Amino acid sequence: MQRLRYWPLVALTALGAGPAAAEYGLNFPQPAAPVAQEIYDIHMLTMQIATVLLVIVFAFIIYSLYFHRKSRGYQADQNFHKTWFGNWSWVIVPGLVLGVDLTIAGSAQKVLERIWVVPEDQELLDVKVVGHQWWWEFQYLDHDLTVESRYVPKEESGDLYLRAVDNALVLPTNKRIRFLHTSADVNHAFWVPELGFKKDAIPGYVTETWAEIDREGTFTGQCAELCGTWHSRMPIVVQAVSQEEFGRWVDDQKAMKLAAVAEASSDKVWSKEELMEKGRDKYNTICAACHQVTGLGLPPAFPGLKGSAIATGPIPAHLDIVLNGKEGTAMQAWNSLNDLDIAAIVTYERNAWDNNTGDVIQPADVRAAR
Ligand code: HEC
Ligand SMILES: [Cu+2]
Repeated sequence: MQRLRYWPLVALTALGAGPAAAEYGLNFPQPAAPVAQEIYDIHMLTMQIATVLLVIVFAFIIYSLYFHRKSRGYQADQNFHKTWFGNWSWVIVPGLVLGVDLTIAGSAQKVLERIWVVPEDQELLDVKVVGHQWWWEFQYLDHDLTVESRYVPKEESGDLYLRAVDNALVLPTNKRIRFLHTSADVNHAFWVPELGFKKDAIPGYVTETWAEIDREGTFTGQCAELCGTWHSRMPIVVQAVSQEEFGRWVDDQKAMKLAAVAEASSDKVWSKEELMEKGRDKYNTICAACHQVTGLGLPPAFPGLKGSAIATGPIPAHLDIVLNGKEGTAMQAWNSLNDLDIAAIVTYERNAWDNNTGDVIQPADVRAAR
């Protein structure tokens, strides 16, 4: 029994896979929206039908293997095809199978239509979801609020690497939400299993889906369309909260945005330490996707900033490439960031990773360079 020797190995491998797969149960995650529940129910119905069919077919096979085996001297019936059943089984059995298929397809079609058509019989919360290489932008159109959501680098997310984001998509429960999907660059796809659907984000098009979340919780999804080098770095985290809490969150976000704008445009002179700390945070969430937390980049696609000619050379050239980007490369213009953020990031880049230029850039310098 040579083969038996490998069993402990197989068992160990399976055990080892356990912790890694701890997040995955045996079944799909519990749905958090009615349509998702309907999809889940179809899945369960299909699995039940498949299980019954499996038992029947296996019963036949096992029975035949045992009772009709050669060593028993079983003589095959030479005239089965001439009997009534032998003649008609070729029609009846596929007919039954087709009937089962159409039953499943019928309910699936109804659910598909429910996903496609956004019901407009009650007030909707509109959320525009824009895919970017490689982050998500969520615009709460009714609240004049935009949230940028980026993955958290491995150094800070630990076990939640590629599952955690800096800013979650906060949504109210028991409120019909219409998602408007589009993309700023290439195709992406919005996919949160608990909400039940997957929808392509296509540049130049706006498509709709909807959900009404029926329980509070945190639901994690992913970009589901291969969108380039860091497709894997586009997790989606939905945080479903009560409507009251959602209202408070919106107010808080707006207050924070206002405070940030006021802070960035004030004439305050910042200390190097303050700028370095702010800059590290911003750099790690926004720039490290390409230039890496270590500042080493991933040459040749993404240059390192540690010791780079620009990050240690004249300040105007450094500010210029950050504010205006470099056409024809993945280095976009970051002029939508405020003066303080850019001052902090540039100060950080010029002093981190042994760049040690000692330069301190103030928001006023950035304003002058725009
Ligand atoms: C999507 C990837 C990407 C992101 C995100 C990104 N960059 Fe870049 N960056 C590039 C690429 C590619 C280049 C090289 C451009 C070229 O060919 O000169 C570059 C070049 C640079 C350079 C010049 C480096 C040198 O020595 O040539 C600086 C400085 C820089 N980026 C700063 C930033 C800052 C600051 C941020 C965040 C606000 C950022 N980058 C975010 C892709 C990126
Ligand atoms: Cu994507």
